[in-house]
Amino acid sequence: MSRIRNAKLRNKVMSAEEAVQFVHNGDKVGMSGFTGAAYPKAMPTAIANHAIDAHARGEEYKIDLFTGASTAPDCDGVLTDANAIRYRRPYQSDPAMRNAINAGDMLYVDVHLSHSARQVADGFHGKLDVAIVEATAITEDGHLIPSSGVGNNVEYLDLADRIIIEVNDWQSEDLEGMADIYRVKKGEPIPITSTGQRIGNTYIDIDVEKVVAVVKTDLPDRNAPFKPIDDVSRQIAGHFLDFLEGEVKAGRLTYDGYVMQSGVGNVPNAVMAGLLDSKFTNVQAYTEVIQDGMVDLIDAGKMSVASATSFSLSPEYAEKMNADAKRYREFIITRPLQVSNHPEVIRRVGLIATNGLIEADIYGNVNSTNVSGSRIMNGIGGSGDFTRNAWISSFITPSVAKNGAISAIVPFATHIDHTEHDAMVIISEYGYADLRGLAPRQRSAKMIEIAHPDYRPLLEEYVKRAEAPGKPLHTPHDLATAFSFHQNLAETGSMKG
Ligand code: 0RQ
Repeated sequence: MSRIRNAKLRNKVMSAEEAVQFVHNGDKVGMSGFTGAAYPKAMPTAIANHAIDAHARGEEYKIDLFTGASTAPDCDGVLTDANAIRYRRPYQSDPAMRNAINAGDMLYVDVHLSHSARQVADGFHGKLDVAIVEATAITEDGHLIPSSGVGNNVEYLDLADRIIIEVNDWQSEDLEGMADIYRVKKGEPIPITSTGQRIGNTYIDIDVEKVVAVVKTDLPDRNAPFKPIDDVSRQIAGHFLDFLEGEVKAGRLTYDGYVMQSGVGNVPNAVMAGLLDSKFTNVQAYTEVIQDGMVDLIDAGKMSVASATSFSLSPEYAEKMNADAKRYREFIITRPLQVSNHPEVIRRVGLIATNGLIEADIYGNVNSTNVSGSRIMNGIGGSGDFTRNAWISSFITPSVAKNGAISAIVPFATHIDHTEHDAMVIISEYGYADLRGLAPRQRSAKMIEIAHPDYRPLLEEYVKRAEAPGKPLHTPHDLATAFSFHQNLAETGSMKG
């Protein structure tokens, strides 16, 4: 059966090259896409080619691009290469785009993902011109069945003047039934009291009259595969499990009571592999993205439910999901980003948040976004939504980056995304620093214990300077040398100097 079951919308089928006529210079475009999943596969290239042609004729052609989160090289990458974007939000992780932002060629607004659709709806940016959204099918009634993610699709489809739908044959039709679509309303509680609860519809109802084009595609989601788990990741995963076991011993957690939020990356993947062999069962996820490790936990009977806004699966696992979506949809729920990342629900389900970091300082302030305070890496993503509102927040990081030239533990973080009030437990391959209940001067000792041995003497010297007689001793700092690690890095290529 055709995936475009609505007769009116079947009449709107055209190529991406034809549909690009509806995307004008200066338009604000809301696209689907969350990590390398569920982003439109054909329109970004068509828009990029349109921009290249316009620029060759000496004409202006750039769009403002709003998404769920990062996308993939055939979306953010091609649009950046064509110099087709003026302004981007709320998150990216594309190398070309990162360079363009840091070179000042593109404006970027890095926001908490739970805020992103709300702020567009509140009109901070003016009106949204076009929504370009991937679906796995269109029903008889003209409703969209989300593909491998929901993100901000509901809000963008509601707000945009014009809608372009991409129906992707590569996505499994058995994804129908996985999504739980609910519109968050100001002043009304979100009625989720448990991770697996469904509160909405399996489809997105749209105003069919706004649809100007339907584009058929047959192209895969594109996430980079994970690197093989190395020793450092394995050690971090081991310390994370020790921390969980400590919570069980303290009577705060039970072996069947762990609700997980997990950032993406190689270390979180190693943590999930560690859970496979642990005593934890009935693990539940109330998180942002479904990762390979969660699929393994489901297959092993260790994970009972995973709620997220999108997949973020390696190519191998995306194929596995497609082949067996009917079974996985018994365990997985995809929700609008405003629901998956909502502070209210995060606090209610009592999850343990676990995310990566760029650097943390000796008092527990965490920088997730700006290298040396000014060079954007990716963005805050959902890490702030989860860290601030978790029952326990944790961060996992190797103690050094760039072959030891950079310490992840520094005297003073050069940019702070998560303050000392939010970050509770920080874990490296040297152990975990449990900062809960500790005063700043007690925290610095714990943080130095998890720093790389090469950097511990430098951090201890800093503490000595910061606590010199006559200085305030609540959060001691020596402002003249607070950024000496970063200055060393800029001048010599190593934080050691
Ligand atoms: O770059 O591979 O080129 O060497 O950053 O670092 O150690 O592989 O760790 O993949 O977890 O990423 C903060 C970027 C960490 C990520 C960050 C370099 C390092 C390497 C990656 P190379 P690792 P991760 C929301 C989850 C914010 C958003 C978020 C992130 C690369 O976790 O974007 O949490 N977080 N989303 O070399 C210079 C430093 C560095 C550094 C690392 N101090 N200086 N480069 N790197 N530290 C919630 C969800 O549920 C999804």
